[in-house]
Amino acid sequence: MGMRAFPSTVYGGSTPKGGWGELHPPRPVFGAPPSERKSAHLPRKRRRGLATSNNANNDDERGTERGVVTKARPKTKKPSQYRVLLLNDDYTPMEFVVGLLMGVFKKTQEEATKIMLDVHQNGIGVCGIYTFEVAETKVVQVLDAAKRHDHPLKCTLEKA
Ligand code: TYC
Repeated sequence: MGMRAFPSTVYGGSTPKGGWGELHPPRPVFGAPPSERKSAHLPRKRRRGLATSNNANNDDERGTERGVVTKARPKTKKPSQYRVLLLNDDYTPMEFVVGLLMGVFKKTQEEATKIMLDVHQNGIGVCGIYTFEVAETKVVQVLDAAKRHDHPLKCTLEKA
């Protein structure tokens, strides 16, 4: 007659023949397995911040929280933004700068021409504002293209 050390669990429940052994006693699992929990589709970080309805009867006899998920706490932070700056020089052709502004920064010809002339006249100008990774990628694309065409064009980023 096989006696069960613990009540049946969602992962099976029958005690193996030789028992569970001393090092790894069975851990009863209460409630649904992780994949079936209501919050299983949420990323871990958000799951922890979830609030449950404030009902005293939501905890079961073991104190496990059983409330219905009502809202997520707005604990997330907006990513920092970075300005991508273009610098003037005396040698890079205007058409090349306009082409880069259209290709890399997705500007229309009119917008690109305006930015290029702004840089040409003031020495520096903003091509766009992006999160760090996007801004950094665009700077690299500009510097690469300039290098490939032997233009001294410089481009950098700064925190917005
Ligand atoms: N000053 C350059 C010229 O006269 C044009 C230019 C504009 C260069 C903007 C760089 O970021 C720049 N050919």
